[in-house]
Amino acid sequence: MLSLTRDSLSLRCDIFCTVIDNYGDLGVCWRLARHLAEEHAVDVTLIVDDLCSFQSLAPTLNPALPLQTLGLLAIRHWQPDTLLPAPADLVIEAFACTLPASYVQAMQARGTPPIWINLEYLSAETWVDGYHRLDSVQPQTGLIKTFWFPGFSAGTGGLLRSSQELAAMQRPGLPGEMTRQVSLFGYEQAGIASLLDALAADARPTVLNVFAGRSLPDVSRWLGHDLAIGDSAQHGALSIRVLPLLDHADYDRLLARCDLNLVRGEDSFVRAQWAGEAMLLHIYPQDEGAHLTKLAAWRERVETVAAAAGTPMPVSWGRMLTFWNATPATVNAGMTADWTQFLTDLPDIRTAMQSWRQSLLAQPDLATQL
Ligand code: TRH
Repeated sequence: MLSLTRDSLSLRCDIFCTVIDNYGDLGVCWRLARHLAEEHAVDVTLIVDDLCSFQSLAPTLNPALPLQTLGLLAIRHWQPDTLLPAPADLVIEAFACTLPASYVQAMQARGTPPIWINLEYLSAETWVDGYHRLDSVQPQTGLIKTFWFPGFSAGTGGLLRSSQELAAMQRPGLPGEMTRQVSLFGYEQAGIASLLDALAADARPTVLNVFAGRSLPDVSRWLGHDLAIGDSAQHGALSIRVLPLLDHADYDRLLARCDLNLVRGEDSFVRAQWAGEAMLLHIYPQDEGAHLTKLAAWRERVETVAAAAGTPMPVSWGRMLTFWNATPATVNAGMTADWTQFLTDLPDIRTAMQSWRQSLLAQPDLATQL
């Protein structure tokens, strides 16, 4: 699009983000903002409606300030009465969050209208290729809004990846150390007791790194007592450590040194794929099971690529992916879970995930494509 140095001629970008629930929308916007600023010298302002949630991911942020810097970024608190400066050259409306009317009017009044991107949610479904980069002329202003779909194929907007982050995600040492490391960042999970049972009974010791939040009550229930940040507990071969939310860089490093990453949503899902270790996704649940169609599309892509690379994905992975995303009713009705086979297959699952990761690296990343 434009390649400028970081001075008065720098491309300016405003990213608008509302926090609905969880951390994903913010996580994606913050990461994209950093990639544009750090790797493409873009002058980025991230405009966010909930700085308290942002502070959970970036502890140095002060939620009381209307405008502040965070690394190379300007962070602006988006409130109903926020007076925004002149629109940037590139305007990113994340996840259809709806730009302020006054800002859209100012976009229209600009000599050259900004490039207006609506950043969509990530999906592995094939229809995404046909919708990525479609323009929509706004009837009231004549401005053009372009739909940007992240994705896994050449016809999509790509995935968030930066060379600096990837370099920091090298696994220290080789897999197969005596103690297995697992990270757990998920939603409420009916199937978790069976996994914890299997890890506790396993011949190989495991450290489960669980984050405070939606997964923790299930782990506490299984253990029989409450756990809080900083606590640890032991049950058979299983050690449990309760972690606070780490910053993006430390979370990446944790993913890179775990033998199994249990992730969720959109951003941690992508990070685990860059880690290239064995992983299961707890997909963000949607109405009418739409998420299960997305899950199946991703699974099919991974299995197809792994098979073509001569590193077939073990059958146990697909089985446990289904189990991990089953409804509580199905799990409680006795859906079987063969975690023992899955744990045995972890090295081969890792090899298949490495093939998948390699195939994704051939795709330009999202910020570069933008
Ligand atoms: O928090 P999420 O469940 O977000 C979800 C999804 O993005 C979903 O698609 C969206 O529709 C919904 O929110 C509203 O999961 P996700 O996407 O993985 O986001 C978590 C963010 O938190 C991500 O940026 C990684 C970050 N994180 C840390 O920075 N440190 C940590 O220790 C952990 C566990 C996560």
